[in-house]
Amino acid sequence: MSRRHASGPSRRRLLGSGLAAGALALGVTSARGSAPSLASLAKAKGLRFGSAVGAGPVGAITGSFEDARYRQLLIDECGVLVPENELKWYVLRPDAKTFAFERADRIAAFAKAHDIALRGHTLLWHHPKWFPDWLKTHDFGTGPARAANAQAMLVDHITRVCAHYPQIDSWDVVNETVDPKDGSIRRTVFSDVMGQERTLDVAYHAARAAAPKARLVYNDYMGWEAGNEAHRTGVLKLLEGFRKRGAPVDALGVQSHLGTEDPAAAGGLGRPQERQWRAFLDEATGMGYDLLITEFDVNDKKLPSDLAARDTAVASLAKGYLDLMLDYRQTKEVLAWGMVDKYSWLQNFTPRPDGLLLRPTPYDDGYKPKPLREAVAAAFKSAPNR
Ligand code: 9MR
Repeated sequence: MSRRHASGPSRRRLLGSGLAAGALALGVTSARGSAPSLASLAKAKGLRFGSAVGAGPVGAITGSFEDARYRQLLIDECGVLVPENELKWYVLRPDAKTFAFERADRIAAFAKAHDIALRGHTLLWHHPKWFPDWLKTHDFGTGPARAANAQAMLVDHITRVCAHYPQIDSWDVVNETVDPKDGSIRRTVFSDVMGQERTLDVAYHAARAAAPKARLVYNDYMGWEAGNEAHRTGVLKLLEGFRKRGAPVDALGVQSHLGTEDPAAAGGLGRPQERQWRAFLDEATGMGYDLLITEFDVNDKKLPSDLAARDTAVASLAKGYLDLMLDYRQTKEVLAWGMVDKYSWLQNFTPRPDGLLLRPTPYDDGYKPKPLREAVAAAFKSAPNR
């Protein structure tokens, strides 16, 4: 998929070497020193590596994208970026008529200027919680026009957003629509009017029509830990349905927010059920789906305070996981859900009881690479070609 990075010295590389020369003259090096970038290590194996970046939640002033050092780190390390929140309906669609592209535009322009590819997240987060309020109560009319009106709004949204970002070559079309409790498909105002399967299929057909060359992904957070069984089964059922009905879905996005399980588990970071996990991946790839790691991070909330011990445990869990995932030649992209700890969504979502910051990303808050960064690099180095 990394067409842009597939051949010849890219403009980015030329730009990059120019930057490097400039940096040397100033006596500055990139945060990773002289080590090869994660993007280049991934690319050598036919993968691409990148990260989420956020222009800040709506209403807040800062996000990682506002930080020049963060942007430089993205240039140094990433072959692909994904806007963390800026393409979600609740950001893009203040009302039924308006498209507020400004936030995502800034990230898209940055990616383009540095010849970094762009992923899209997400055209339909099919979960009522993440619909904008106006949409939850939108009046689609009555009678036969009702379903047609709902479909028209969904198709119009997808068509216009894809057309606005032709550089996006990989789209999380539908996100998190399987309920982890019982594997059922979530209900929203769209599915209540149009039907569940039809809603999801319409989204993929609209995306294929509007972005014919893009990889179309179903993205979800089912994981390898105990307790995910119903979620995994539900996702496989969904993927099977897509195939049966001919919905154009190319890949499964495995979010990969690791390490959230019971502290009593081995090492305090999850209790991977590797055999079941491989069976799950075998089923998905057996149906012809590619795999993407779309939102990689490691939650260290349940580990002891000591930083070095935490970093080592996080890196070790990550290396085992990435080795397993990259063993599948179908795994094509790896995206970190943030590159620097302080900007991680987990700081707010699951703060540590000792008040210390979590350390879920490859770089610490001094922009120093951590053992997690080395684990990712090592996994790329030992991964088979694809
Ligand atoms: O990291 C994102 C955080 O900033 C947002 O507040 C939150 C709600 O929009 O979404 C987070 O990203 C989620 C992603 O969109 C889908 N998978 C789970 C991610 C972490 O919650």
